[in-house]
Amino acid sequence: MTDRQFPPGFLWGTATAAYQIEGAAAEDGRSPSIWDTFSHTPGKVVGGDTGDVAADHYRRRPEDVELMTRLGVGAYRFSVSWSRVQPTGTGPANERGLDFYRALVDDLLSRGIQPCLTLYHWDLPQELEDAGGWPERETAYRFAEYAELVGSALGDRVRLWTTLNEPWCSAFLGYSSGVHAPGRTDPVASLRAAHHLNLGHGLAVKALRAVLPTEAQVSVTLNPAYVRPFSDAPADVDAARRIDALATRVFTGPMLEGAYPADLLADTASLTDWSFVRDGDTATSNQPLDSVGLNYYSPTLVSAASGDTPRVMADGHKPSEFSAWPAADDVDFHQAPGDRTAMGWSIDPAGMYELLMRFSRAYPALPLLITENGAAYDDKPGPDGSVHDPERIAYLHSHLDAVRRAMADGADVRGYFLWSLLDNFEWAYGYSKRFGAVHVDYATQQRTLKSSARWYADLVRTGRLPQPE
Ligand code: PNW
Repeated sequence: MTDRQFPPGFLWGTATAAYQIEGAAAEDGRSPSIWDTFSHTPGKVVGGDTGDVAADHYRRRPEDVELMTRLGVGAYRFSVSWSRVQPTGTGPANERGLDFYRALVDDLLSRGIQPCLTLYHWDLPQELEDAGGWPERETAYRFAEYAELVGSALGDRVRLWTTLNEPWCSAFLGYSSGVHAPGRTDPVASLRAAHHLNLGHGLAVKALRAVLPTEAQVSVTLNPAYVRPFSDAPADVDAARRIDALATRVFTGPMLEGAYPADLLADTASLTDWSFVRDGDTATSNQPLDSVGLNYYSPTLVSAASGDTPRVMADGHKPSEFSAWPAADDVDFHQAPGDRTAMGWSIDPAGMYELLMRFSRAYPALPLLITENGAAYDDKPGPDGSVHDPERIAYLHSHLDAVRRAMADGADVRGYFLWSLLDNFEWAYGYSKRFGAVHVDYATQQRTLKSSARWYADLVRTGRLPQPE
């Protein structure tokens, strides 16, 4: 590999998620998910925004696939809305919901774009939440049934399958800090949720393997934190260890190593004895995978609480009395100095390099995919209608340079997916944050390629990172 050249066969893609782009919330038999309920609850999402219409992708699917052909990407990562294909979370398939994904996959394949399907990007059918949601064991079994249903329907034409997207967000933003759906604020429930996500992942991998052809690949996408201690004082280093356990090892332990880390169990012993973990569960979670997907945006900087620093939520949300970090109230989160994106997230490409090297060293046989990386900026069309976003280009450039360096140092990275194809519903931030390579004018649903989209198209075409501008 020459200096800025990526290897032939490297998978270049873009990514989205169902609730963030589809809209058509009540179309063709779809039932509400926890994100419909949450976004329709006053005060939960900036501006009272909901995914009712979003980027109207459910109706504009052909136009959006056309955009991908303009980018020239070889792969597209999307998620299936569980409540579209199994409206109450159990029972037979809703064929009209499945038809949408059949049509999408056919469109992609006819353009030579590899479909990469994620089963769960946070939108649990509301009925399953009403029955207790992820803190309850039953939800893991429902998820495996849903995986089998989608696997049977699309297994003949989808090659790359991902069980969960970022289970950390589902468990800890959903059930502990409550800034994501379903908005519960119960730290013990969030640890139970993490376990049942781990279990559901393992059961789903088994269910998929049973119905998919042997050449299908099965993966999971994590958002491991790149945690840095504020200083090398032992208390700060220990704070970083604890946050790393709660952010990353709570999932990599069961899924990739077959056991929960002992330090995590000890750190959270004041809250729970983890008796919801049954014999054999972590062995079930630990299914062989064909790759692991990593999402990386920004580092996490922590110290032992000093009592006088203003508390900042690591997730970038407004400070809240509820933490996303069970039994870690004595850890402070800091903003690193330097540039930030419109999310307020500090820009640190070294974190990308370090994460890739960490996974590469810990799991040398496991190929890696960057399933998300990107940045929000305050993009506005200029007088001529064009959208110029040099900051996003600089962000992507520096992070791809870090990917390339990790590959040169031995990391087995197979592909990169830019988050996101389109501006979309940015969860608790609604439409106020724009991550797209393509600008969406929500009043007209008009799509405009930003300059970053043209930059990315050049990169995809040449496989070569240009000189920084
Ligand atoms: C990821 N945090 O979300 C998701 O996978 C995407 O759906 C999302 O649009 C993208 O990153 C940008 O935010 C995250 O608060 C949301 O730590 C919040 C956090 C992390 C990831």
